[in-house]
Amino acid sequence: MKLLFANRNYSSWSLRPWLVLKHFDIPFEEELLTFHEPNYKDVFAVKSPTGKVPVLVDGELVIPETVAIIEYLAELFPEKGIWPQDRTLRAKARAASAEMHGGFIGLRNSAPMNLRASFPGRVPVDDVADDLKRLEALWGGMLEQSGGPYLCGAFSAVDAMFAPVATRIRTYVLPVSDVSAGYVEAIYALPAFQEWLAEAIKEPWIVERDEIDFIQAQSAQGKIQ
Ligand SMILES: N[C@@H](CCC(=O)N[C@@H](CS)C(=O)NCC(=O)O)C(=O)O
Repeated sequence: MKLLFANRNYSSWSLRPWLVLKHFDIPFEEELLTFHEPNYKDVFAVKSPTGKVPVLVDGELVIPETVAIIEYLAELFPEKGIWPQDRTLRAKARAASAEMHGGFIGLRNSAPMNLRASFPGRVPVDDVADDLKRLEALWGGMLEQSGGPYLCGAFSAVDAMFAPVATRIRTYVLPVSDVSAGYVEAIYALPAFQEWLAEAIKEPWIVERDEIDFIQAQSAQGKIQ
């Protein structure tokens, strides 16, 4: 089984299934498809049916799309507890994951994942206020119910889905409650996350279009909403 993924510093979707594979100790090979070169789309198009990563390749099977990859892994390894065992918790975890996949657009657009960076105060709080409010309610409710330190108690797929969000809170020092700050800490404390982070920090490549300066300049010109 092989996971194709992109630059660790920037590729938030890549991080999610990689964390699941690594944390749950599933053997896999890695293939890094870097997206800082001008022709990266040509390379991605050959390797990925969607032209995007992550992609999981298992024999003849090629799975693009993060959620489908995680579901496939959960089916292959039911004993690993990739989703919570408890059906109610599992339903909540899946709902939160689906909400993450389709939502939090303000946060995703205004505060791109950039693991090696620290930009306190660079993201106007108004741009992300609604998403932060929703995160507080969602994370707060799940952590209260489970007792933490992860959303459903032990680390599960829903935490992999939210890990890149946690990094945005840290990179841009976004204002959150102590409970949410504690959750961000828990994500950073995860050994699998630390491993990804250590590699991300070593990457030499700058992807201009994923840097906050570029994104804010585009936004000022009305090119990004
Ligand atoms: N819906 C996809 C999104 C994947 C995605 O947007 N991946 C980004 C990297 S984080 C990508 O491949 N971007 C390359 C491009 O859009 O040209 C998923 O859930 O896996």
